[in-house]
Amino acid sequence: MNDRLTPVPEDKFAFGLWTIGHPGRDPFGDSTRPPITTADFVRGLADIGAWGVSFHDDDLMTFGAPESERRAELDAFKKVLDETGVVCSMATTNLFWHPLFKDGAFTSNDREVRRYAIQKTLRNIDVAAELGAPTYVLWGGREGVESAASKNPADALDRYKEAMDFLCGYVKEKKYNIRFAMEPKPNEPRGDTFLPTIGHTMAFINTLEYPDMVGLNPEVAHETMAGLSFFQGVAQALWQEKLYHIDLNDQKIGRFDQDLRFGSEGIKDDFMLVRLLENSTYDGPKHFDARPYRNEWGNGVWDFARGCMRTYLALAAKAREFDQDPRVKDALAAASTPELAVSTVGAYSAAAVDQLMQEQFDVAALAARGYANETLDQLVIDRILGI
Ligand SMILES: [Mn+2]
Repeated sequence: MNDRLTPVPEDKFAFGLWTIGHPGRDPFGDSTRPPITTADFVRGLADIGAWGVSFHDDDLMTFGAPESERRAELDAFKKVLDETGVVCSMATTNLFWHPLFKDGAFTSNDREVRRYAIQKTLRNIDVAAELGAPTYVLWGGREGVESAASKNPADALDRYKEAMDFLCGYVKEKKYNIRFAMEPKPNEPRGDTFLPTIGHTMAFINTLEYPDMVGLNPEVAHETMAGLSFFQGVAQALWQEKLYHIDLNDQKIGRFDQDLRFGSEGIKDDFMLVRLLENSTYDGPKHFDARPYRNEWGNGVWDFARGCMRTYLALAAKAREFDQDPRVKDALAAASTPELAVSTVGAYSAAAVDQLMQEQFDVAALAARGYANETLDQLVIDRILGI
């Protein structure tokens, strides 16, 4: 494998302010390491060859602080971006941390909370526009229930749509060059979350007033928690031209949200995902929403960040080798993989029906054929293992 494993900005790798610097707090234990300052974080990203940085409003500007203090924090961020050449690739709102969001944000039963959530988001959209972030992510962490009796789901979805339509109207009015990317998650922190999967969210987007302004930010861990194939979900999002952003990390199936280093768990799924992205038209950030192991310390957190990018580049190189391997081409032919790209019956017409109905099928022969998927899949495994 001759391809480089050291990232460069052209690879468009990005990290959130809350990721590498995550202090290791979890529901059962306090921080295990000191936080990294915003300036050190951005300089660290530049040092390791990352391209972009993303933020929640509250990561960057102190919640509830006077406007002058928030402006100073924002200006300091802009200065370090200028110094380092790191790009602000995405912005999002923290609508989950403060206790006031305990019943939801856009879908809280309390109308005041809902109005405050939209106001908080509009404020940070202005910041995103000032920083030139082209994508605004919405993860509805608190949009859900523990008690199903507590919310009429149709009302909650009406309010969710109302909020999204309002945000789109604002961006249109302001002529900001921003698109929204919604991030599904099945549960955690709520017992059940509205818009739990890629599929639910794509269907919801179709109901919006400006569906072209809203796409997806799917996350490896979130679909995997739900027991779904992230690869298949992302593939459909690409097919529907809804992949506006992506959150890469890793996750064991059936667990709490682990946000592990990309490529550290589902290596075969990750190989297929990287091959899919590399062979697609997606040219947005490869954004890591992950965090170092809680027992990591000091420079170890940067080893975590380098690992995310190194594994992505390695899998991209493996994917290229796989696609160029003549044995793979033979195995794909044996599996009739290219034949799936051939139209089945074409557009409906009476003539096409006549032709179809006259056709004789050798049912026994069709049942007796094999698809040689064992050979093909072993080539995937051999390529990953480097044998
Ligand atoms: Mn995420």
